[in-house]
Amino acid sequence: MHHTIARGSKIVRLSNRGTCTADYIQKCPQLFVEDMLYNKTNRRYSVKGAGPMRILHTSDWHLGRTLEGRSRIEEQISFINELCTIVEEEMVDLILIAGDVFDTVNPPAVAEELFYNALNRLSDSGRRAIVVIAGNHDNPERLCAASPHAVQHGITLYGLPKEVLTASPSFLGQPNPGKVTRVAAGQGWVELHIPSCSDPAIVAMLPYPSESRLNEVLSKSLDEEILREEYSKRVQQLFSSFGQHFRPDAVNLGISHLFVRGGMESESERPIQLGSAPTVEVNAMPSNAQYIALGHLHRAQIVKGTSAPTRYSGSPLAYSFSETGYAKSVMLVEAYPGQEVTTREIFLSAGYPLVKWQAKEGLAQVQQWIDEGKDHNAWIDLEVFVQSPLQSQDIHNLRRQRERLINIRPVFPETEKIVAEARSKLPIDELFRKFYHDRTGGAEPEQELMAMFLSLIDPDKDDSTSSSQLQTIRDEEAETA
Ligand SMILES: [Mn+2]
Repeated sequence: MHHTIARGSKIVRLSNRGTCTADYIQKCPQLFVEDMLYNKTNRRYSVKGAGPMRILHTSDWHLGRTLEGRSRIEEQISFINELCTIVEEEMVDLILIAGDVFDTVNPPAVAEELFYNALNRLSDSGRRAIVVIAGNHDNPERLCAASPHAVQHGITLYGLPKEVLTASPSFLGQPNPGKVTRVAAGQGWVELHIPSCSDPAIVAMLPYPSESRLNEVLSKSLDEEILREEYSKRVQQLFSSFGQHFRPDAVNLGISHLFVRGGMESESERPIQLGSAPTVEVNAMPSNAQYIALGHLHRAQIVKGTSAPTRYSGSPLAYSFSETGYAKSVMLVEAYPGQEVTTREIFLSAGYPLVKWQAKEGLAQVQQWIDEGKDHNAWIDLEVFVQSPLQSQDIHNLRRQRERLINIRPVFPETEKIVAEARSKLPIDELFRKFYHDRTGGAEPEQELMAMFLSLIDPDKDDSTSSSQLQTIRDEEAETA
C-alpha cells in the first residue's frame, strides 16, 4: 500500500495496533494527517496499513424470525445497532457474515430493509469490506439480487456454491482509491483490497453446499454413512480448489455454512436439517486458511481437530429455549499474512434472553417471581405445577402482568404419579378411567367415550379389546420409544 510513513518509523513501532491519539500526532511532525484514518467513536487515529487486518465474524442473524408468533424485529434492530458500534470502535476492516441472514426464503419486507440498512451502515461508504454467503435458510438468488450494486460498495454477496464471480467492474488494473476493490475473483473465491489494510484478503467461500444447491448427485447409495463420506469428500475437494488461490502475501480466510461433525447443536437450527443433513468431517476444512468462519450452529464454539482455527460465531440472539444460558457474541480476528491469527470474542447485549421457569410451588410462586422482577426482560417458557387445570382468568392475569410470557404449561403432579404407576402395571383403559376420574373430580367415563378413546389408541381394534391386549401394545410402544 502507498503510505508515506516510512516503515519502521516511530509510530509504527510504538503501537502494534497501529492506532494513536491526537496528542501523539502533535508530537510527531513527520506524520502526514492524510495518512491517518480518524475514528469518530473512540477518537483515535490509525496509520494506514500499520496494524493487522481486523476481521469481524458473525452469522445466523435469521432476520424476520419470530418466537411462537411474536416478532423479534426490535431485538434484531438493536443487534444491528450494536454491531455498527462494535465495527466502528474496533476499526474493523472486513466483515464476514457466514449465512442465514434471513429466516425464510421469502423474508418479510421489514427484514430485507434491515439487512440493506445494515450493509449500508457497516460498509462505511465502501471503505469497509463485507462478504456475505447464503445459509440453508436463505434464498441464494434473492440474497444476491443486489450483487451488481453491492460490489461497487465493497460488498460481496455469494449465494450458490458454484457461481463464478468476477472482479469489480470498475477495477481497471488498479484498486479504487479509498474504496474496497475486488481485484480478482472466480468460483468460490475473491481477492479484496481494503483501503485501511496494506495486505490483500483472499476469501474462499462455500455457501450452504446441499446436493441441490451444488446441483450434483454425490452418491447413488442410500446408505447414510457412505453418503456422508461422499459429501465430506466433495466439500474437501471444493475447499481445496478454492484454497489454491491463497497466497503468502495475503490474509487467507475461509467462510462456509455447514455442520462439521463434533459441533454442538441447539434446537433452533435442527428443523432445517431434516433429510440429507450435510455433515462434514473436520478434514474437509481448508488446511491452508488462517481462519475459517462458519455459520449454521447457533452456539458460539470452536471446532476441534482442524488444522486452521475454525469457529462458529453463533447467532446474535437466542432463538430457542435450548440456547438458555449461552452468551451471544461475535468474533474479532486479527491477522497478518503468514502468521497465526489472534481471536477475541465480543459479547453482545442486544436482545432478550430466553429463560425457562419451572414453578414447582404453583401459581403463588409465579406471582412472587413476577413481583420480584425475576428475569425482567427475558422471554419466558413457564411450567407451573398445579392441582387442577388453569383457569383462563389465571392465564390472562399472568399475561397482563408479565410481557414476553411465551408458553404457560400446567403440570399435574398427581397425573404424573398416576402415569408413572400405570407404566409399571395398569392397562391403558384402567389408566384412562383413573385419569378421567381425577380430572373431573370423581366422574366415571361413559361407555361411548371409553370406546372412542380406545379406538383412537388403536384404530384396528374395536371396543371389545381386552385390557391385556392393550397392555401388550403399550409395552411394545414403550420398547420402541
Ligand atoms: Mn441458522
